[in-house]
Amino acid sequence: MEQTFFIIKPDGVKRGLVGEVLKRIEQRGFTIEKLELRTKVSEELIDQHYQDLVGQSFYPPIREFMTSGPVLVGIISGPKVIETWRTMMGATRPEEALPGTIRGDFAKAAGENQAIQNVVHGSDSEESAKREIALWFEEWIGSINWLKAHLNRKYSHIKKKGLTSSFLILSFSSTHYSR
Ligand code: IDP
Ligand code: MG
Repeated sequence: MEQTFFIIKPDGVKRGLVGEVLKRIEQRGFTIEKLELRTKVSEELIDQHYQDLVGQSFYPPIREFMTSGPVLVGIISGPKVIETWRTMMGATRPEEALPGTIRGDFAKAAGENQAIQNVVHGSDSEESAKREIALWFEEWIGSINWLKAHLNRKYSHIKKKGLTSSFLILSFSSTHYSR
């Protein structure tokens, strides 16, 4: 069955919108496969999660926003769930999100130098869903990614990223699979 990954972002948890969002998921007949409140999300994890945005000039406020408080993360499943959940979320920009969608009903536009506070996240393709589920829920993959991001940040002056990553993947996989 198709699965997607979702987040109720810090603004959604702070504003007490958890019940509202979960109600909509259940209302559409999707199955909640996993649900976890994460009280401390690291900057490294958010950098990995938003790997395509990290280089953008507007990214630092997004990192700050996403690590500003507890988030609820989960996996939901059902036919066409990836696209349906994106439709239920609504457009990224609050001014474009249609009433009736989660963002259209609750999102707030960004202030100067702030992230758009749009309550929810959802994977945008099958490939992202697989990657994000592994990143957030498969502990050993998460650990490798965390270490990679941490080392790349710490030792970014030594341009040996490829080498560090390969070494880590090799050493972790051999520990994981050898018996
Ligand atoms: P999505 O959440 O609809 O998939 P993305 O483009 O992947 O949208 O961006 C991830 C998140 O980063 C958005 O949901 C929003 O919170 C924030 N964001 C994206 N673009 C901007 C921007 O131009 N200014 C401020 N925040 C942004
Ligand atoms: Mg996105």
